[in-house]
Amino acid sequence: MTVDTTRTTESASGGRRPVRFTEPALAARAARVLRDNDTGAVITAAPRLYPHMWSWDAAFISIGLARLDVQRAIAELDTLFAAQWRNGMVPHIVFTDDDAYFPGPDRWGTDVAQDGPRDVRTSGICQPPVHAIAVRRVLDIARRSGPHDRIDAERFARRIWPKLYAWHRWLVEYRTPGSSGLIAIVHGWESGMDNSPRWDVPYDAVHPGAALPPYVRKDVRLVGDPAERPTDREYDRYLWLIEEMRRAGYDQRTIVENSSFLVGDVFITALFAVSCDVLLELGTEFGQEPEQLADLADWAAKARAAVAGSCHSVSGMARDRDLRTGRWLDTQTIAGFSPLLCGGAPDDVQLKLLSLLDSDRWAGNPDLLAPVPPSVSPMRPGFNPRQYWRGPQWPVVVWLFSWAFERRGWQDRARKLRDGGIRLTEDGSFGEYYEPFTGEPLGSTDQSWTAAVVLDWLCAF
Ligand code: 2M8
Repeated sequence: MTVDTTRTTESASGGRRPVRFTEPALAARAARVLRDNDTGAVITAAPRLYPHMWSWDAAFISIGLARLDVQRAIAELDTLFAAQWRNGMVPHIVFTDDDAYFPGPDRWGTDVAQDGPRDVRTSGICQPPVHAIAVRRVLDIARRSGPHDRIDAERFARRIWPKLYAWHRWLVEYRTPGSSGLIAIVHGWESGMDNSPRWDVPYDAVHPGAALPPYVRKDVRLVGDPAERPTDREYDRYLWLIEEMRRAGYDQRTIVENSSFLVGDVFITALFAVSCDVLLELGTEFGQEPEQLADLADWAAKARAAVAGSCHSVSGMARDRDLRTGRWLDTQTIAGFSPLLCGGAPDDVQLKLLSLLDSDRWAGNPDLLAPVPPSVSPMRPGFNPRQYWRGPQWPVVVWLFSWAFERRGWQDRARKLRDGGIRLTEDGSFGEYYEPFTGEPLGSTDQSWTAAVVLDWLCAF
């Protein structure tokens, strides 16, 4: 589909799905959102709530951008990787000059870090490693779009490859403590699923000290209903972990050894496995060093084995692991389906997961507006259809599963998720997340990554 970026229909009002856009009109509106959120230097994650560049948002945004302008997509990923730390970490936020978000650069105080970038201000943690997936997608789109785009995207892929490799190596060197093989996070924000019930037990063991500097939240003033956001109790813990890291000078070894939160994240581990596969394919095509290619094959195999090893013997669902207590975390969240992203689980486990995904506990629940999996099972006690990562559907997560299913050759399943994702978002508000039964957009509207993945779905090959 060619996207007509000049033609947008009336703006979508918030609230309860007043309109259904046709696919061309929806694509035009998605393009408009990306253009409007462009500061000239970066595409912000959302206009008011998130006025900076977020790491995994930028990856998805570049995929949507490539459908409009390959050069702009390349520039977005270049900007993110220009903020890569010297040790290889890709930071979770690259700050713009806007001060409407808390915690901002002063609160993070990453200038104390030895390894931070010199010219930009960033946060001091990371987010899921989906960047190789984005580079591959941008390249594939560019190759279909014409010889100039193809040449530029190939140059770009060659240029960014060593940076992607360094980022993956950082995750292996610093973030695979212990024997589970799972990639560890030191803050729930690193998972991207900030207040998911996945982290409730580990956060209970985080005790904010009296030394936690006072703060005022800004996020709760920027959404329709503050109850859709994490609680103040959760924020105290988020801020306390930052305080611990700042005091450790953002030294990774010290943080992994001492921080009050250290959890093996099965979703990140699955994404890492498949991202290593993609990076290996790119590296093979572009003639990268054989030793580095061998590393990637080894890391992918180990990550895949760790994901398979986490699966519950009865339900088959993959589990995170609290690395401070050595306990598995049994929560019925979307992360339980991680083996479907990367493969590697035994056939019987995979079949179990697929039928669970289709069941009324998940995407087959007859009350859902769109048959795509919510962030938490609607049957789970504590499921909250309106609160952030505790129940709503997230188009960007649906995109990840549809992309992975397509890659695994499950075209029908990929198509079903794509159609469900469009059904969810066809009101044109590009919500950050959606109430699963009514389809009401929640959190921010005009969220860039939602617009980007919808654009990619609408323009699919
Ligand atoms: C949300 O996280 C930020 C903190 O990083 C926040 O709530 O302030 C998450 O949904 C995260 O996954 C996302 O990358 C970010 C920006 O969209 O917002």
